[in-house]
Amino acid sequence: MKKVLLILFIFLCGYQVQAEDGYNAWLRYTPISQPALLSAYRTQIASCYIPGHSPTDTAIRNELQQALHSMLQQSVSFTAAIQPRALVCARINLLPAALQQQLGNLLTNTDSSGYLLKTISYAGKNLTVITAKTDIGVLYGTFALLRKMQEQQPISNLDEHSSPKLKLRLLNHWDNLTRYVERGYAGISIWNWHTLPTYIDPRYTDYARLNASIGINGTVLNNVNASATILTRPWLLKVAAIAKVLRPYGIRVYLSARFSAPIEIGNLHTADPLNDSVRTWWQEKAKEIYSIIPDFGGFLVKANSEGQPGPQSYGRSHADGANLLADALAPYGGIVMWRAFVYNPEATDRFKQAYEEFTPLDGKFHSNVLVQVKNGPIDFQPREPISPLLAAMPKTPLLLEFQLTQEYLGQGTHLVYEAPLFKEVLETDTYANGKNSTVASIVDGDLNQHTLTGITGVANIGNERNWTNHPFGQANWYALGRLAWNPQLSSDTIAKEWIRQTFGCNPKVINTIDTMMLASRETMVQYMTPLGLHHIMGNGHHYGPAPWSNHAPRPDWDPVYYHKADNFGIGFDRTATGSNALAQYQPGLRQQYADSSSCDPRFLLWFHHVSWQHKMPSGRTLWNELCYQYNAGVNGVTQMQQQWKNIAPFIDPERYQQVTMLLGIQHQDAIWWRDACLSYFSSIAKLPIPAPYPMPAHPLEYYQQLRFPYAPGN
Ligand code: BDP
Repeated sequence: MKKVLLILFIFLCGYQVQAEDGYNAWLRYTPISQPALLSAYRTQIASCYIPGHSPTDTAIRNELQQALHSMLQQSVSFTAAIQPRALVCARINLLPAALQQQLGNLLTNTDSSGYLLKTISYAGKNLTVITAKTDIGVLYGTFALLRKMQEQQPISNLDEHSSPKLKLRLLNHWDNLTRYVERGYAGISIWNWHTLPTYIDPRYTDYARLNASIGINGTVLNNVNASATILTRPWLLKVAAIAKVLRPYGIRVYLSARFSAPIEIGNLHTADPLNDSVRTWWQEKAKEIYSIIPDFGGFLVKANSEGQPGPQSYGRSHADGANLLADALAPYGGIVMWRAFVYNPEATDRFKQAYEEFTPLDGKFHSNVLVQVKNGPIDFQPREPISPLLAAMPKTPLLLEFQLTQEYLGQGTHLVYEAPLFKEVLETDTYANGKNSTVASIVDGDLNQHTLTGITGVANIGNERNWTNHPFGQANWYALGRLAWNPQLSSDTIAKEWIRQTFGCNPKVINTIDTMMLASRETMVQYMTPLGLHHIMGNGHHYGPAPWSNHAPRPDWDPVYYHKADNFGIGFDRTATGSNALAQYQPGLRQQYADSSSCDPRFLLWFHHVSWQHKMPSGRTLWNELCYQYNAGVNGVTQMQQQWKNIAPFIDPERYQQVTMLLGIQHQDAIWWRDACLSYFSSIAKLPIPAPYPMPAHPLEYYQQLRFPYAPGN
């Protein structure tokens, strides 16, 4: 008996560990426990009818089989004819003629990837229909229905259309061919290059499922700091093997292309974009790629940035470089995503450089080029004003780049829900065409009438069992996909969707986690870089604080370059008396930042060098406000710890423990940030930390001598 109990115990523990290790992310499909709802779902979906036989239809069938079996706790039959109370999943032209007639016009305004979910009565049968113009649309509709069920919503009276607002909804992996992930905090790359193309890790399929479920339709497999090797034939075959797994899920593969590849793998002496041999080389390369991967998406290029090769080495422009590749890809429908993340150490203000290099090129890029712009002018800081470039290239399609991997944002250990950051950017009014020219309206093509549109996120995915290391990192991946589908969704809506699917539908759990998530980004800004401070992280690893740092190989990698603290005050003067970067914004936005007395305090030190005694809207002096903010940030983390504790009984022990421990690190780190920064700034301002705030536990020198030679992702 004892033995049986022991086995049962181990089994149960094992089951729990398996079930909640985070691998399934938001596709957990837990059994529906409410009897009324379960019975309603069982009544509504008594069988499934999927007439198609494409690989995407197979993916739909597999997903439904797994999901319905698990949620409804009974197997659902797939029938060859439409039965009463069936779930019908088919693209419109595979439906019986009468149904095509009934539903066809409802799809008129639907995009080729959009879908229709509709409850109808047909030949006396009550049916739930998922239809679309394409198989991929049906797949998206299937995931939309499953999302509703996981969220325990009624499905008996469906009438929903949805089409993606953006065409390209992408991930950028910064994965090296060695499997080391640059700025990766979730293990090594999921792409097991060494065993490809023969060994196909089942994880690739789950990656595809997770992405398709949120509408992601493309992925750049390798780091922007690219190795040319990926473009050689043996590696293209590996890429093709991944593409084959992702294809049924509507996901195309793209590659980061190294601009000097013609030299490195093509035996040419130059990579000059205007050289005929170079042009021919890229044309041949494109031909080869498409012969192996017929639906290859195109190239992402980082050129003349941080030591990467590019056209400027030959006296040519970014447009010359981008057009060279674009022309090679054009016959096959491929695109080029040319990054605007450029800066050089000679510039007086790194902020200004992308704008200066790219705006003269507006209108010079070929039609299959997008310029890929990071959300801010510097680099993925906890808070940045928008990149002024976003409003300054009306003739060029712009692809907005966000970062999911949390470089500068506490990496894989801090709970930071990034949707509020994404939304802040998307909702910023650029005044490009007068009022209401939001970043969203530029990126979605509405403002300047572009049809090639997109959003991309630097992936936070690795081979950790739960994909992102921090269980809440999954929410950022989720949010990126959902916002790229519909930039109007709110952070709150997305968070709640994610929580219901990831942690269940207990209202206390939903509300508590939602509150934690929504506050988390502001909390991080407070304990890291309040009031518009930026780039004061330690050199290289970009994890902890190092505002004193002034020895980097380039001045624009040094924190002192950005905060400019001196005994008068702090902040980077970007007004006309300083670098005048502000002039790069349209007047409507510029004037919001121009005056230090009216500038939104969240951006103050981005644009002004103000006295330590500067009066803040709160009534405090700047120095006191800084002390207040850093302490508020620490308190914010304490609060998250308490909130998480309050829902302990409702969270599975494994994820509960994991998040508890990670919040513990975050709390220590927040204190470290506060104490290191306030010690340092206090030493410069020659002002004491006022009561009632706690004194740092160590002298400034202690914080200054900390070293992190093996911090991940560096
Ligand atoms: C910076 C990262 C660096 C990347 C670079 C980029 O520190 O590792 O290579 O961005 O975006 O944030 O290219």
